[in-house]
Amino acid sequence: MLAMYSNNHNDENEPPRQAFFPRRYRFLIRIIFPLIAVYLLYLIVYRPENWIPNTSTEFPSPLPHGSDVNWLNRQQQVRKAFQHAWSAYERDAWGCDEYHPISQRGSNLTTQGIGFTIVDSLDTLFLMNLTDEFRRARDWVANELDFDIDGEVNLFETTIRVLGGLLSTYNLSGDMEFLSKAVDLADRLLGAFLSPTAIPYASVNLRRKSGIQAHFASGASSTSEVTTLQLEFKYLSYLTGDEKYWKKVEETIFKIDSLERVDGLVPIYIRHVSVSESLDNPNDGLFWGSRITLGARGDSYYEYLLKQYIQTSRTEPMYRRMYDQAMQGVKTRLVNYSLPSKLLFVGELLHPTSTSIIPKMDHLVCFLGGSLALGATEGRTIRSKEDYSALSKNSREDLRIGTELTKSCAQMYFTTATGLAPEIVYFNTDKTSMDDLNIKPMDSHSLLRPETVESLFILWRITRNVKYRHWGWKIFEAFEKYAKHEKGGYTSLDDVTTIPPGRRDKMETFWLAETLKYLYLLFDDTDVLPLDKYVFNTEAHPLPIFMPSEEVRGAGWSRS
Ligand code: DMJ
Repeated sequence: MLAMYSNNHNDENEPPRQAFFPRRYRFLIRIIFPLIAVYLLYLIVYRPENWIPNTSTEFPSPLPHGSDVNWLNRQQQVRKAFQHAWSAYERDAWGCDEYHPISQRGSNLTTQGIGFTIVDSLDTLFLMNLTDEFRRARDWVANELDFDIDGEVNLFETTIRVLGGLLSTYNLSGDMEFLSKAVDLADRLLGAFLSPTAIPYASVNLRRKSGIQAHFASGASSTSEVTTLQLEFKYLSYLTGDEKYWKKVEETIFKIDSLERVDGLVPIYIRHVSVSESLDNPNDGLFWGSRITLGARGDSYYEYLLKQYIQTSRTEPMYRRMYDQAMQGVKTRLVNYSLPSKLLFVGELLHPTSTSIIPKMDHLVCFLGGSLALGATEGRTIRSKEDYSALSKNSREDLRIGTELTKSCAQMYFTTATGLAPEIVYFNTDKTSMDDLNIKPMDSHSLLRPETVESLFILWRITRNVKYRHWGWKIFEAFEKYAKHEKGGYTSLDDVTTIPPGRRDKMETFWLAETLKYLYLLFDDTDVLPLDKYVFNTEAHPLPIFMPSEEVRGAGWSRS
């Protein structure tokens, strides 16, 4: 009877089966196993190895140990790549704004060159210690560069590339030539601010100092463009003691702050007049359209909120609050994970109140990984578990999302035939599909953009995780293999999903100003331009962090 109750499947004659765990070990099941499970969950959710220094994960493949690699040698190879690009430009297109490596010629954005390539490259030349090349470029600025042109230039592009390049090179070299050219340019660019609202026009005529509305989008200005001028103009006020530059760009932020936003997120256009009504309509200066994206026309609005806070030594906390609110909006409204690999991406909304995310991500969004990490530590390196533990919960969350997003951006490179990322990807959220990333034919080109290597550089500086250097090297090798032109220069590519990828006859100026600079800094062992002393403008021009004086600080406003 006893045997029947205790072992009801056994033959009566068989001895009772031993329990799998003798009674004295059952505490293992009750206590130790749950503890192990909780620990494993902790590892999966928090993954501290992602940012504790000197560790690496096995993505995308086992990595060689960091110390076996000669990073100085790799840095020198980036320098050689820069020389390959620069010498072709000098040979074929000297003084022109843009370079076309296949036809070996230059072109200008207006009637004559205003330094888009030369000025955008100055601080990279300086950092790479290319002294002869730097001297020739400096002489061109001193003797040839003339902003008195009856022609129209884009306010944002001219500010981030030319004004930003002049200011950072002045800071690095101390050469007054760059500062006086910066003042002349900024005085002309201020003409774009003569609009009925605090929102500048998209373009400006440099000689007439008059603003010109965009020739598309009913003349509306791009949100990212009008909010990505502030670092440059404020630094100029700091240098000259003249507050007029500061005040103008600050007014634009006041205006944006007064507009209705949903969770800190902003539509990508701002109109100058009500589309159907006259110029003096009081409603002008409102957001126009409804699309929300951290890609084209939205991106650097968020970047400059954080960087304005950092630039003035954290003396203007309202920028930090605007940034934190926006990042909260990004985290709750735009972040999602792909299937089957659960890659984090930042999608788009058709309308601020939409609940469904469009799983589209521009390569431009890849700046955000580094930006979130920069915001989490405000430029400080995490050197120990204690440093990491000292971060707020929100900062740790930002760091996690920043690292995961950068991993997804790296995957945008590592999953294509060429090892290069396309302009736009769609992340898969369909359970039946096996590919995390989908690339549409019209989005498969590459302009050799900087955002992913920018984030790798920032994450390397902040976490010291060598995997970021390895990923950067892998990306650099793919640039070398497919974008390098045998006649000189590097070209944009038609389709990164096929081999050969096909070439486009253009070398973007940000290849020299940003992509190669960030790769060079990623492999740098001296930590030049520390992130707690410099803030990089959106075109990778390093500007010093400073303490604003009362005179140049404008209103020193606080948010309503
Ligand atoms: C650059 O001009 C800047 O980085 C800008 O913020 C975005 N577009 C390009 C690079 O992709």
